[in-house]
Amino acid sequence: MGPAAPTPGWLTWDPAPSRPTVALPPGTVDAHCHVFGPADVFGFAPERKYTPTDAGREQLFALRDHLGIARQVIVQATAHGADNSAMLDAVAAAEGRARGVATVRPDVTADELARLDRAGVRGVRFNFLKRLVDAAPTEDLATVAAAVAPLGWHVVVYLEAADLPDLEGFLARLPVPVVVDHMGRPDVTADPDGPGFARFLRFVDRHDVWVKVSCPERLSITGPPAVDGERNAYTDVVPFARRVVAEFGDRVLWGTDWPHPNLTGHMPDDGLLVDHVRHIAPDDRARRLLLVDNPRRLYWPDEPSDDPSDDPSDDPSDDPAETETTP
Ligand code: 0GY
Repeated sequence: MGPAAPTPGWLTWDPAPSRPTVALPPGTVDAHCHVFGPADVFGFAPERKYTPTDAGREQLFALRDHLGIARQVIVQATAHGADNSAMLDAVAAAEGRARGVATVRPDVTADELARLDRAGVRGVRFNFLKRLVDAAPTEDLATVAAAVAPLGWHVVVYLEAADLPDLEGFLARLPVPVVVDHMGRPDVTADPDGPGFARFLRFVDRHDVWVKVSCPERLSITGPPAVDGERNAYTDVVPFARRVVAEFGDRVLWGTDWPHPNLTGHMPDDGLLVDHVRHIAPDDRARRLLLVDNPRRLYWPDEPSDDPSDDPSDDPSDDPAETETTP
């Protein structure tokens, strides 16, 4: 029997995205993307809640190059459970141009974590979305966080805004930085200056919390979607993302979320998603922190300190040495 068929109704990734028009800073990092399979090589987890279409490493790297992105952070997705093989294979094949975020069980050994660290993993993911995973006991997650702390890793957390009140005490006590996927999935029909989002911003402000201002396509209710050349997409999400970037400019990350699992309404054009960054990080300095400096601090912290991006007052656009990777 061959691999299982993809979940019905589930859109597949755009095979021919447009080329971004925004001038990405050299060294731009896509800090949230996934690999799926291919299923005949890297089978999906029996406990998964959905079956994705294949989205292998070659396709991920082709997207990176097409979009003018320098590096990627490949985040373990739930369809692969705690078998990190597909992600690790992609990170290895990227030859330093990717890092990984893994899923591990509480009984993971120090030797296994050391192996993952050597392979390029820099974090573990805790997923709290009930439609994606069966809840793991927080004691188990605390055990994992304590085990990865000596490696200097962080925890990537995927949660719904409605679950933050229950989880924030637990997250605040973790001995590692916390990176929140997709802005903690705010209700974008609410006021970005209202109490719901204020609670999230307060949580970020008070703790060692970083935020991915990613996935407008998943959060948006009114769109318009980033398809058919739409360069003013997801206007309902923009005020939320802008506020996070404005208030926590040195703790924000961005990512494509390719291959966009579980979308049924529309599949975004990844080139337009890159261009969307213009709306959420309106000036060069904010964009450079978001796309280059911040992910480098989390994922490539040992890079030589003479990297010009260490000086945020330095404008990359007038440094000829930096133009080589400009798309
Ligand atoms: C994302 C979002 C989703 C899926 C997963 O691990 C996953 O399966 O994260 C989602 O369905 O919202 O980050 O890719």
